[in-house]
Amino acid sequence: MISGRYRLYGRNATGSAAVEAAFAEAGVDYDLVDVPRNAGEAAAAGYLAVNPRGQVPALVLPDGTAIAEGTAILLHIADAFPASRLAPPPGSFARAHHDRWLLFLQANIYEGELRRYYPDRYTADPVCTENVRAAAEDYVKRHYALFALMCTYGIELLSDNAEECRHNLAEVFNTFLGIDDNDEWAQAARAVLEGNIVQGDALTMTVPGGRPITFPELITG
Ligand SMILES: N[C@@H](CCC(=O)N[C@@H](CS)C(=O)NCC(=O)O)C(=O)O
Repeated sequence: MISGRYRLYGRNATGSAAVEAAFAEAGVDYDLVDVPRNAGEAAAAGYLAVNPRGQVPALVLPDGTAIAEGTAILLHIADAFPASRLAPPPGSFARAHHDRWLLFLQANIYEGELRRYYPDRYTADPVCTENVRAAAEDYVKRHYALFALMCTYGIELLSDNAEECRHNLAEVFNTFLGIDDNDEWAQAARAVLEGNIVQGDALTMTVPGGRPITFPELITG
């Protein structure tokens, strides 16, 4: 049983924005505490008692305990307020796909953004800082591009149209990343497009053999 209020520790332009959005979607009242950007000031304000790692977001639950890690916080809000339909029900196949993407973003894109933002933390040699930052920027860009492609679906009645569509999208992907067909990311994009752009009839939602059209990542309902 949920009682009392949530207290979110966050800061403008950080990962706490997603938690604010989730609370707004769920229609949940909460208190918001602005954590100073300066680590010394945050520690002096007692923030390490909430999150010893010193990062935002952190959330004090109505039972008085605190959790950190934005992804864990978002999953908690989704599960605690199922009527908000922020995530599919726990244990469902749709939830498995949902969690996969949430973790994909957390592990690759958020972490990559941190390497861009704090490159000095990822090398012992200050001379390498700019290289770490540039590599992180490219890493984030590649993951965003693949993510965008995996969210793209298409049905074409004729097989040559479907192939042309895959080809065009692959070209857009390669141009965006400045890579050629031999790059392993170009090959990943091709594999995604094979599944996401299908030949079929959008009126009957079947492929030429009569089977229903399915997409590898798209879960409805
Ligand atoms: N793994 C944490 C990372 C949180 C994080 O890096 N927050 C940033 C703001 S977006 C922060 O507090 N940075 C300050 C620091 O690392 O010193 C999460 O997913 O919530």
